[in-house]
Amino acid sequence: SESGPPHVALFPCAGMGHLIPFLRLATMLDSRGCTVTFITVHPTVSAAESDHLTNFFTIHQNIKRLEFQLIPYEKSQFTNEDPFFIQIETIGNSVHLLRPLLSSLSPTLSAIIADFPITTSITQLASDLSVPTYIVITTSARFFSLMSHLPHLVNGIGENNYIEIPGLGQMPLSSIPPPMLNPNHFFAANISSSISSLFKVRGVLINTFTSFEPEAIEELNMATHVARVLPVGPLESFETGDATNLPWLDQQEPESVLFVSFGSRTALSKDQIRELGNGLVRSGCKFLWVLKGSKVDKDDKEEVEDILGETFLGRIKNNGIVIKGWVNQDKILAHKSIGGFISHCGWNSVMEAARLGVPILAWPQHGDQRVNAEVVEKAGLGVWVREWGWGGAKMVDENEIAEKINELMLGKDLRSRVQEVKEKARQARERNGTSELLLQDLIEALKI
Ligand code: BUP
Repeated sequence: SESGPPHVALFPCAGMGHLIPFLRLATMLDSRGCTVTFITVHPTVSAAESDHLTNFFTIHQNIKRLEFQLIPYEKSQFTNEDPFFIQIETIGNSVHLLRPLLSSLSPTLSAIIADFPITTSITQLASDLSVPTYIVITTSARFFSLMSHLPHLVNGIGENNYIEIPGLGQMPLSSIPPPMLNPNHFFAANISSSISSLFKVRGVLINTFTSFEPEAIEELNMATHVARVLPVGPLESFETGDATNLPWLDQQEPESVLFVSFGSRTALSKDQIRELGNGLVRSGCKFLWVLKGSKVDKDDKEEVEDILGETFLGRIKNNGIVIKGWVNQDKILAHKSIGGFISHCGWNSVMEAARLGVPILAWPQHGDQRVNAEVVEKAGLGVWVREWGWGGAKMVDENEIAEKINELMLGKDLRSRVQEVKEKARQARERNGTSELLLQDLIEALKI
């Protein structure tokens, strides 16, 4: 509308790693005066997604939920087995049904702000509705930059074991997820398609900040093949309503506890879980470990005892706790007793660690995570043992794990560099900080 506040529709695709940053953006836009409609698909892939949505809309009543029923699909329709990829395709096949729902919204929409993997179908829909589109990148600027070059990458590999990205220098081939180099794979095809639709969008919001990834952001700003990038991170946390009550954590010394989590969609192999458990005990360090037994939580039926065994649990004693199921990671990382984080380097986790000043021991598993680990290392937020490879490629034994944990928890230099990262993250979000100014510019642009 012309005089009132801007009205934006937010549309994440699939998985908690996408939902959480969109919920954060929703509350940030709401608290800065926008009217926000949040599109939620039904059914969701994971139980965590539907549970979070229910809680979220109970607490944040200003934000309007627009429920969108997906067209049911046959598994045999899809070449890929990954439930998150299937969901992205299903959204693409159903998106035309959104048109009447969005065109009847009042006040009329100022913009659609959608997730990168659904760029192609959303830009089509938005052009039918004559509404501008913005795209959200939930990974690092460095990985986004890599994706933006994908259509030319496959040809440029040749004999080398690295690729050259303008402005970013050499990137080892071993950091590129193998499915990305296979043009027939859904992952690669989806990225290529999304990148080639980007010329239709007004801007690209990234959950990062300029001083954290200066080279990648500069290279993206100079590139002519992507729309303007807006590093607006780290996104702020929002009220979830769940009281994380961890008396054990409250009793520990400041910065003495290692938090261990591989994100919402990675389950380590049973053997690697055993080595990790033994490594944690061997390190002598206190730990809080969030354990996952399968990729999608709805299939995760085993208890902690089933996976780790009573004997192992007996060895932990008062040195650690193992939790199965969802925890409020943001609140845990903010806890004074937490002093380190073994992370798969999902990008949300990286941004949370930067905002809260927690040193990372990077153990990337798949997808964008090795490229993200490069960023973590370079920015001074953590350490990364490259030789550990992709998840499942090699068995990392308990001795190596224990050794690296001790380096992380006892290293003083790293700890002070991480405090600098935290301070820069805070500055980016201040009233005149780089990220905050870009967000204000965006809101102003939406008023026109
Ligand atoms: Br698991 C877990 N509690 O128990 P990432 C995750 N989170 O709050 P992923 C919890 O989910 P992608 C839990 O704080 C972060 O905001 C965590 O996103 C939160 O990794 C989010 O770190 C997870 O990006 O997503 O889940 O692997 O594959 O999209 O990177």
